[in-house]
Formats: sequence, C-alpha cells, structure tokens
Amino acid sequence: MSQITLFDDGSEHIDIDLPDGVLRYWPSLIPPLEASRMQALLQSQVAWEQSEITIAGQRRKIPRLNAWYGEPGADYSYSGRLFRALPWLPEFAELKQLVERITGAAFNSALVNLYRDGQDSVDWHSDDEPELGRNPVIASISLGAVRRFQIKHKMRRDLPLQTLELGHGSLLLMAGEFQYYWRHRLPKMKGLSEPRVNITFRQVTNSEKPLPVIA
Ligand SMILES: O=C(O)CCC(=O)C(=O)O
Ligand SMILES: [Mn+2]
Repeated sequence: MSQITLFDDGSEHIDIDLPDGVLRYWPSLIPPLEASRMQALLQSQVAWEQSEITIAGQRRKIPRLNAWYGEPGADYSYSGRLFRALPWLPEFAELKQLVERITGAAFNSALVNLYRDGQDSVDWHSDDEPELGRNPVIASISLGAVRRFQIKHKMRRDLPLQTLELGHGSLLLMAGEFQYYWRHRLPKMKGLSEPRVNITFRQVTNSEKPLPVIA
C-alpha cells in the first residue's frame, strides 16, 4: 500500500510502496498557475536541441528535445555523448531552492526535457551513469501535459510493470537503490498534442573545478 503524508507546509506526498528503492510523489507541489508560468518560460528560454546519441553503433536523434544545465564543470555523458553544463538560467533558481528544501538533497545540475506532443518519449533506461555516483537522488518536476511514467524491476520478473501519472506541477523523487534495481520510461501517447516540460535535478559527483583562465 502507498502511504500519504501531509507536510506542515501543506505539500502532500505519496510514498510508492516498492522493494529495492525509494519513489516518492508530490502530486501538486507547484500551484497550477505558477507551474504554467514556469512551463511557458522554460519552453521559450531553454536552449533546446534534439540530441543525437549512439546506440549499438547507430547515430539516432532522440524523440524529444533536451538541454543540460548546471554549475561550471558539472558535465554529464550518456549514450556516447558529452553534455557540457550550460550556466543556470535565472528561472531555475527558485525551482531548485524549492526542490532542495522539500527533498533535503542538494543538486548541481539538471537535465531538461521537452516532449513536444504524444509522439515524443523516453525509452527504458536507468539514470545510472558513473558521474551520478551510487544510489543517486534525482528530483523530477513535471510541467504541462499529464504523461505516464512506467517502471519495471530489472531482475524480479514477479513484479508487474507499474504506471504513475505525472501531473502538472508535480515532483517525483527517485532515491535509494531505485536506479540500480529499476528501469523507467515515458511511453508515447496516441492523440496527445500538448507539450510537457520535465526537469530532473541531479548531483554529478565528478564535477571538477574549471581550469583558471590565465590572461
Ligand atoms: O520525463 C520524465 O518524466 C523522465 C525523464 C527521464 O527519465 C530522464 O530524462 O532521464
Ligand atoms: Mn531517467
């Protein structure tokens, strides 16, 4: 059974009952009007690109737009591609502060995704790149269209696939051994024409101080 907890500041969360990992969901962390304002700002301000990745030796464009922001040197690589952190936009400051306060974790970077409509998606994966360290804490904010977030245990075939609906202004926290034992995806959704912005705050641990600039 999932448990509902009410914080003293009114932000209600649900603990998803799972073995081998922590998944906690705040359905309405950000009030709808504020979430819509944030979504519009990010849709227009983020340096969106459609990245190409290499899977099994094949170059492919991913079915969504994304961008990587963070502190200097908080770079991140996956699927044969290095993402250099773009400097934080002012729009992220407030959101990062809120998420850090609610989760009690610190973040130095964020992967931002734009799913333009139901044809955009992210396939099964775990966020287990070495620079995230062991048992990363990842805080995922959803703005816009409600999308299905599915999880599947990597080893336990007896556990059914589970689906969560991530709503406008929600926060999903993935922590503990979740990335080690579980895969997640955001499947395509037929007939959906509305966009969704997703921000996953992360802490990359290999962030090196940038080399000093010598004139
Ligand atoms: O859009 C989402 O909710 C998930 C995105 C995701 O899993 C990722 O970018 O690693
Ligand atoms: Mn992910």
